[in-house]
Amino acid sequence: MFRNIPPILNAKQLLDQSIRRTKKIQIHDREKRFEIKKIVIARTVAFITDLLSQLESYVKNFPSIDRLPLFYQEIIDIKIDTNKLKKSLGAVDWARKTVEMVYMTQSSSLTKSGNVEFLKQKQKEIYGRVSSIVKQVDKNLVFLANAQKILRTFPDIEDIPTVVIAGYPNVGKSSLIRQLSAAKPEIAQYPFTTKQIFVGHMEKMVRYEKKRYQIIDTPGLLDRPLSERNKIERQAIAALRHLADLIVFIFDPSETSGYQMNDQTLMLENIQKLFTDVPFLIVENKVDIKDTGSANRKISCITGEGIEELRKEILSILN
Ligand SMILES: Nc1nc2c(ncn2[C@@H]2O[C@H](COP(=O)(O)OP(=O)(O)OP(=O)(O)O)[C@@H](O)[C@H]2O)c(=O)[nH]1
Ligand SMILES: [Mg+2]
Repeated sequence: MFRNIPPILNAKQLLDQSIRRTKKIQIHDREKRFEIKKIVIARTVAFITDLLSQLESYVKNFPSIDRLPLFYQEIIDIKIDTNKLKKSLGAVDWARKTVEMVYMTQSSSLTKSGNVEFLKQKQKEIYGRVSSIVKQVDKNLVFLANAQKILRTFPDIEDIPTVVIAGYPNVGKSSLIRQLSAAKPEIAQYPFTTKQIFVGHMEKMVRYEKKRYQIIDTPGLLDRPLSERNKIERQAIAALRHLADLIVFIFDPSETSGYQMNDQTLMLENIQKLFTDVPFLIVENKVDIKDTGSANRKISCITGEGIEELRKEILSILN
Protein backbone atom coordinates (compact mmCIF):
# COMPACT_ATOMS: atom_id res chain seq x y z
CA MET A 1 0.00 0.00 0.00
CA PHE A 2 2.77 2.47 0.86
CA ARG A 3 5.50 0.97 -1.30
CA ASN A 4 5.30 3.40 -4.23
CA ILE A 5 6.39 6.60 -2.51
CA PRO A 6 9.56 7.90 -4.25
CA PRO A 7 12.65 8.05 -2.04
CA ILE A 8 12.97 11.29 -0.08
CA LEU A 9 16.44 12.86 0.07
CA ASN A 10 17.80 15.14 2.78
CA ALA A 11 18.71 18.76 1.97
CA LYS A 12 22.34 18.11 1.06
CA GLN A 13 21.55 15.07 -1.08
CA LEU A 14 18.76 16.95 -2.81
CA LEU A 15 20.90 20.02 -3.60
CA ASP A 16 23.86 17.89 -4.71
CA GLN A 17 21.61 15.87 -7.00
CA SER A 18 20.09 18.93 -8.64
CA ILE A 19 23.51 20.57 -9.14
CA ARG A 20 24.93 17.34 -10.56
CA ARG A 21 22.11 17.13 -13.07
CA THR A 22 22.56 20.73 -14.26
CA LYS A 23 26.29 20.24 -14.86
CA LYS A 24 25.42 17.98 -17.75
CA ILE A 25 23.77 20.83 -19.63
CA GLN A 26 25.92 22.05 -22.53
CA ILE A 27 25.06 24.65 -25.16
CA HIS A 28 27.17 25.67 -28.14
CA ASP A 29 27.31 29.11 -29.69
CA ARG A 30 29.84 30.52 -32.15
CA GLU A 31 30.29 33.46 -29.86
CA LYS A 32 31.86 32.44 -26.55
CA ARG A 33 30.18 35.24 -24.60
CA PHE A 34 26.73 34.09 -25.69
CA GLU A 35 27.61 30.49 -25.06
CA ILE A 36 28.56 31.19 -21.43
CA LYS A 37 25.49 33.32 -20.92
CA LYS A 38 23.18 30.62 -22.28
CA ILE A 39 24.82 27.92 -20.19
CA VAL A 40 24.59 29.95 -16.96
CA ILE A 41 20.93 30.71 -17.56
CA ALA A 42 20.01 27.16 -18.61
CA ARG A 43 21.79 25.62 -15.63
CA THR A 44 20.23 28.00 -13.13
CA VAL A 45 16.76 27.39 -14.53
CA ALA A 46 17.31 23.61 -14.59
CA PHE A 47 18.65 23.65 -11.00
CA ILE A 48 15.54 25.36 -9.73
CA THR A 49 13.00 23.46 -11.80
CA ASP A 50 14.57 20.16 -10.79
CA LEU A 51 14.40 21.12 -7.11
CA LEU A 52 10.83 22.33 -7.47
CA SER A 53 9.67 19.13 -9.09
CA GLN A 54 11.40 17.03 -6.40
CA LEU A 55 9.89 19.03 -3.55
CA GLU A 56 6.49 18.93 -5.18
CA SER A 57 6.63 15.17 -5.70
CA TYR A 58 7.51 14.58 -2.03
CA VAL A 59 4.38 16.35 -0.85
CA LYS A 60 2.08 15.19 -3.65
CA ASN A 61 3.03 11.54 -3.50
CA PHE A 62 2.79 11.28 0.25
CA PRO A 63 -0.49 9.60 1.16
CA SER A 64 -3.06 12.12 2.43
CA ILE A 65 -3.43 10.96 5.99
CA ASP A 66 -7.00 12.17 6.50
CA ARG A 67 -8.22 10.10 3.59
CA LEU A 68 -6.66 6.81 4.71
CA PRO A 69 -8.70 4.07 6.40
CA LEU A 70 -8.98 4.71 10.15
CA PHE A 71 -6.73 1.77 11.04
CA TYR A 72 -3.84 3.29 9.10
CA GLN A 73 -4.54 6.75 10.55
CA GLU A 74 -4.23 5.33 14.05
CA ILE A 75 -1.12 3.26 13.29
CA ILE A 76 0.52 6.32 11.70
CA ASP A 77 -0.18 8.31 14.85
CA ILE A 78 1.25 5.53 17.03
CA LYS A 79 4.36 4.79 14.99
CA ILE A 80 5.11 8.11 13.28
CA ASP A 81 3.13 10.95 14.96
CA THR A 82 0.49 12.53 12.73
CA ASN A 83 1.10 16.07 13.97
CA LYS A 84 4.80 16.00 13.22
CA LEU A 85 4.12 14.36 9.89
CA LYS A 86 1.69 17.09 8.85
CA LYS A 87 4.10 19.79 10.04
CA SER A 88 6.92 18.29 8.01
CA LEU A 89 4.81 18.06 4.87
CA GLY A 90 3.76 21.68 5.43
CA ALA A 91 7.38 22.78 5.85
CA VAL A 92 8.49 21.07 2.64
CA ASP A 93 5.60 22.67 0.80
CA TRP A 94 6.63 26.05 2.22
CA ALA A 95 10.16 25.46 0.87
CA ARG A 96 8.77 24.66 -2.58
CA LYS A 97 6.70 27.85 -2.66
CA THR A 98 9.58 29.97 -1.39
CA VAL A 99 12.02 28.57 -3.95
CA GLU A 100 9.45 29.24 -6.63
CA MET A 101 9.16 32.83 -5.47
CA VAL A 102 12.94 33.34 -5.64
CA TYR A 103 12.91 31.94 -9.12
CA MET A 104 10.10 34.21 -10.28
CA THR A 105 11.64 37.36 -8.85
CA GLN A 106 15.25 36.65 -9.87
CA SER A 107 15.14 34.89 -13.21
CA SER A 108 14.27 37.96 -15.27
CA SER A 109 17.46 39.74 -14.13
CA LEU A 110 19.42 36.78 -15.50
CA THR A 111 17.98 36.98 -18.99
CA LYS A 112 18.25 40.77 -19.20
CA SER A 113 21.94 41.01 -18.47
CA GLY A 114 24.65 40.59 -21.07
CA ASN A 115 27.52 40.86 -18.61
CA VAL A 116 28.98 37.42 -17.92
CA GLU A 117 30.53 38.40 -14.58
CA PHE A 118 27.24 39.84 -13.40
CA LEU A 119 25.42 36.70 -14.56
CA LYS A 120 27.75 34.41 -12.67
CA GLN A 121 27.38 36.56 -9.58
CA LYS A 122 23.60 36.42 -9.91
CA GLN A 123 23.68 32.66 -10.38
CA LYS A 124 25.74 32.28 -7.20
CA GLU A 125 23.28 34.46 -5.34
CA ILE A 126 20.28 32.42 -6.48
CA TYR A 127 22.02 29.12 -5.64
CA GLY A 128 22.85 30.50 -2.20
CA ARG A 129 19.33 31.65 -1.44
CA VAL A 130 17.70 28.48 -2.73
CA SER A 131 20.18 26.27 -0.84
CA SER A 132 19.52 28.09 2.40
CA ILE A 133 15.75 27.62 1.97
CA VAL A 134 16.15 23.90 1.34
CA LYS A 135 18.56 23.55 4.28
CA GLN A 136 15.99 25.16 6.55
CA VAL A 137 13.70 22.18 6.02
CA ASP A 138 16.42 19.54 6.30
CA LYS A 139 15.06 18.10 9.53
CA ASN A 140 11.59 17.87 7.97
CA LEU A 141 12.97 16.02 4.95
CA VAL A 142 14.79 13.62 7.27
CA PHE A 143 11.58 13.11 9.26
CA LEU A 144 9.62 12.35 6.06
CA ALA A 145 12.27 9.92 4.80
CA ASN A 146 12.08 8.08 8.11
CA ALA A 147 8.27 8.13 8.08
CA GLN A 148 8.39 6.66 4.60
CA LYS A 149 10.61 3.82 5.84
CA ILE A 150 8.11 3.06 8.61
CA LEU A 151 5.13 3.24 6.20
CA ARG A 152 6.76 0.63 3.98
CA THR A 153 6.68 -1.86 6.86
CA PHE A 154 2.91 -1.51 7.29
CA PRO A 155 0.84 -4.57 6.46
CA ASP A 156 -1.49 -4.52 3.46
CA ILE A 157 -4.98 -4.54 4.89
CA GLU A 158 -7.90 -5.31 2.58
CA ASP A 159 -11.53 -4.43 3.06
CA ILE A 160 -12.68 -8.05 3.50
CA PRO A 161 -14.13 -9.98 6.49
CA THR A 162 -11.49 -10.03 9.18
CA VAL A 163 -10.74 -12.03 12.30
CA VAL A 164 -8.32 -10.56 14.82
CA ILE A 165 -6.44 -12.86 17.22
CA ALA A 166 -5.86 -11.37 20.66
CA GLY A 167 -4.59 -12.48 24.04
CA TYR A 168 -1.80 -12.23 26.57
CA PRO A 169 1.80 -12.46 25.34
CA ASN A 170 3.23 -15.92 24.61
CA VAL A 171 -0.12 -17.75 24.60
CA GLY A 172 0.23 -18.94 20.97
CA LYS A 173 -1.42 -16.26 18.80
CA SER A 174 1.26 -16.36 16.10
CA SER A 175 1.33 -20.16 16.25
CA LEU A 176 -2.39 -20.14 15.49
CA ILE A 177 -1.98 -17.80 12.48
CA ARG A 178 0.61 -20.21 11.12
CA GLN A 179 -1.86 -23.07 11.52
CA LEU A 180 -4.74 -21.25 9.86
CA SER A 181 -2.98 -19.40 7.01
CA ALA A 182 0.15 -19.31 4.93
CA ALA A 183 1.52 -16.33 6.90
CA LYS A 184 4.67 -17.07 8.80
CA PRO A 185 4.95 -14.69 11.76
CA GLU A 186 7.80 -15.36 14.16
CA ILE A 187 7.12 -17.72 17.05
CA ALA A 188 9.27 -17.85 20.18
CA GLN A 189 9.09 -18.99 23.75
CA TYR A 190 9.32 -15.51 25.19
CA PRO A 191 6.65 -12.79 25.52
CA PHE A 192 6.36 -9.84 23.08
CA THR A 193 7.80 -11.74 20.13
CA THR A 194 5.25 -10.12 17.82
CA LYS A 195 5.86 -6.38 17.65
CA GLN A 196 3.48 -5.39 14.90
CA ILE A 197 0.34 -6.42 13.08
CA PHE A 198 0.72 -9.46 10.82
CA VAL A 199 -1.81 -10.45 8.15
CA GLY A 200 -2.66 -13.90 6.87
CA HIS A 201 -5.49 -15.11 4.65
CA MET A 202 -8.07 -17.87 4.71
CA GLU A 203 -10.37 -18.99 1.91
CA LYS A 204 -13.76 -20.60 1.59
CA MET A 205 -15.85 -21.64 -1.41
CA VAL A 206 -19.13 -19.77 -1.44
CA ARG A 207 -21.41 -20.82 -4.33
CA TYR A 208 -18.54 -21.83 -6.62
CA GLU A 209 -16.60 -18.70 -5.78
CA LYS A 210 -13.51 -18.46 -3.63
CA LYS A 211 -14.08 -15.95 -0.84
CA ARG A 212 -11.10 -14.49 0.99
CA TYR A 213 -10.81 -13.64 4.67
CA GLN A 214 -8.13 -11.86 6.64
CA ILE A 215 -6.67 -13.26 9.82
CA ILE A 216 -4.66 -10.80 11.87
CA ASP A 217 -1.96 -11.55 14.40
CA THR A 218 -1.46 -8.91 17.08
CA PRO A 219 1.18 -8.22 19.71
CA GLY A 220 0.36 -9.59 23.18
CA LEU A 221 -1.69 -7.43 25.52
CA LEU A 222 -1.37 -7.08 29.28
CA ASP A 223 -4.33 -6.19 31.46
CA ARG A 224 -3.90 -2.44 31.92
CA PRO A 225 -5.66 0.79 30.94
CA LEU A 226 -5.16 2.13 27.42
CA SER A 227 -3.33 5.20 28.75
CA GLU A 228 -0.58 2.93 30.13
CA ARG A 229 -0.22 0.83 27.02
CA ASN A 230 3.01 1.04 25.04
CA LYS A 231 3.18 1.62 21.28
CA ILE A 232 3.35 -2.09 20.51
CA GLU A 233 0.20 -2.86 22.50
CA ARG A 234 -1.62 0.13 21.06
CA GLN A 235 -1.26 -1.39 17.59
CA ALA A 236 -3.14 -4.46 18.78
CA ILE A 237 -5.91 -2.26 20.16
CA ALA A 238 -6.06 -0.35 16.83
CA ALA A 239 -6.51 -3.63 14.93
CA LEU A 240 -9.27 -4.73 17.32
CA ARG A 241 -10.98 -1.37 17.07
CA HIS A 242 -10.88 -0.82 13.32
CA LEU A 243 -10.50 -4.20 11.64
CA ALA A 244 -12.18 -6.92 13.65
CA ASP A 245 -15.43 -8.52 12.47
CA LEU A 246 -14.64 -11.30 14.92
CA ILE A 247 -12.20 -11.44 17.83
CA VAL A 248 -10.64 -14.78 18.66
CA PHE A 249 -9.37 -14.53 22.23
CA ILE A 250 -6.68 -17.04 23.15
CA PHE A 251 -6.21 -18.34 26.68
CA ASP A 252 -3.19 -20.31 27.82
CA PRO A 253 -4.49 -22.34 30.78
CA SER A 254 -1.11 -24.14 31.00
CA GLU A 255 0.33 -20.81 32.11
CA THR A 256 3.63 -21.81 30.45
CA SER A 257 3.35 -18.38 28.85
CA GLY A 258 4.27 -16.96 32.28
CA TYR A 259 0.86 -15.37 32.86
CA GLN A 260 -1.83 -16.54 35.26
CA MET A 261 -5.34 -17.41 34.17
CA ASN A 262 -6.74 -14.85 36.64
CA ASP A 263 -5.01 -12.03 34.78
CA GLN A 264 -5.88 -13.45 31.37
CA THR A 265 -9.56 -13.64 32.37
CA LEU A 266 -9.60 -10.08 33.68
CA MET A 267 -8.14 -8.87 30.41
CA LEU A 268 -10.77 -10.69 28.36
CA GLU A 269 -13.47 -9.02 30.46
CA ASN A 270 -11.94 -5.60 29.92
CA ILE A 271 -11.53 -6.10 26.18
CA GLN A 272 -15.13 -7.31 25.93
CA LYS A 273 -16.25 -4.08 27.58
CA LEU A 274 -14.28 -2.07 25.00
CA PHE A 275 -15.65 -3.87 21.95
CA THR A 276 -19.27 -4.64 22.69
CA ASP A 277 -20.47 -4.84 19.09
CA VAL A 278 -17.95 -7.47 17.89
CA PRO A 279 -18.52 -11.20 18.45
CA PHE A 280 -15.88 -13.02 20.54
CA LEU A 281 -14.74 -16.60 20.16
CA ILE A 282 -12.92 -17.81 23.26
CA VAL A 283 -10.31 -20.48 22.71
CA GLU A 284 -8.01 -22.36 25.10
CA ASN A 285 -4.66 -23.20 23.52
CA LYS A 286 -1.95 -25.67 24.59
CA VAL A 287 -4.52 -28.38 25.36
CA ASP A 288 -1.64 -30.84 24.84
CA ILE A 289 -0.28 -29.58 28.17
CA LYS A 290 -3.44 -28.75 30.05
CA ASP A 291 -7.11 -29.56 29.45
CA THR A 292 -9.33 -27.55 31.80
CA GLY A 293 -12.49 -29.44 30.94
CA SER A 294 -14.30 -26.09 30.45
CA ALA A 295 -16.88 -25.43 27.75
CA ASN A 296 -14.46 -23.24 25.70
CA ARG A 297 -13.10 -24.53 22.40
CA LYS A 298 -9.75 -26.25 22.94
CA ILE A 299 -6.85 -26.39 20.52
CA SER A 300 -3.19 -27.23 20.32
CA CYS A 301 -1.01 -25.45 17.81
CA ILE A 302 1.60 -28.15 18.38
CA THR A 303 -0.48 -31.32 17.78
CA GLY A 304 -3.09 -29.64 15.54
CA GLU A 305 -5.93 -30.78 17.80
CA GLY A 306 -9.10 -28.71 17.34
CA ILE A 307 -7.60 -26.51 14.61
CA GLU A 308 -9.83 -27.62 11.72
CA GLU A 309 -12.96 -27.29 13.89
CA LEU A 310 -11.84 -23.79 14.87
CA ARG A 311 -11.25 -22.86 11.22
CA LYS A 312 -14.79 -23.96 10.33
CA GLU A 313 -16.28 -22.08 13.24
CA ILE A 314 -14.42 -18.86 12.35
CA LEU A 315 -15.49 -19.06 8.70
CA SER A 316 -19.09 -19.77 9.60
CA ILE A 317 -19.23 -16.72 11.88
CA LEU A 318 -17.50 -14.44 9.35
CA ASN A 319 -19.74 -15.64 6.55
N1 LIG B 1 2.84 -27.00 24.13
C1 LIG B 1 2.36 -26.06 23.33
N2 LIG B 1 3.10 -24.97 23.08
C2 LIG B 1 2.59 -24.02 22.27
C3 LIG B 1 1.32 -24.14 21.68
N3 LIG B 1 1.09 -23.04 20.93
C4 LIG B 1 2.19 -22.26 21.04
N4 LIG B 1 3.10 -22.84 21.85
C5 LIG B 1 4.41 -22.30 22.25
O1 LIG B 1 4.20 -21.12 22.99
C6 LIG B 1 5.24 -20.17 22.75
C7 LIG B 1 4.65 -18.85 22.28
O2 LIG B 1 4.04 -19.01 21.01
P1 LIG B 1 3.76 -17.77 20.05
O3 LIG B 1 2.92 -18.29 18.93
O4 LIG B 1 5.01 -17.04 19.72
O5 LIG B 1 2.87 -16.89 21.04
P2 LIG B 1 2.30 -15.40 20.83
O6 LIG B 1 1.03 -15.34 21.56
O7 LIG B 1 2.28 -15.06 19.40
O8 LIG B 1 3.40 -14.55 21.61
P3 LIG B 1 3.71 -12.95 21.50
O9 LIG B 1 3.88 -12.62 20.05
O10 LIG B 1 4.97 -12.79 22.25
O11 LIG B 1 2.56 -12.25 22.15
C8 LIG B 1 6.15 -20.82 21.71
O12 LIG B 1 7.23 -21.42 22.37
C9 LIG B 1 5.24 -21.87 21.06
O13 LIG B 1 5.96 -22.95 20.52
C10 LIG B 1 0.57 -25.32 21.96
O14 LIG B 1 -0.56 -25.52 21.50
N5 LIG B 1 1.14 -26.23 22.79
MG1 LIG C 1 3.20 -13.53 18.43
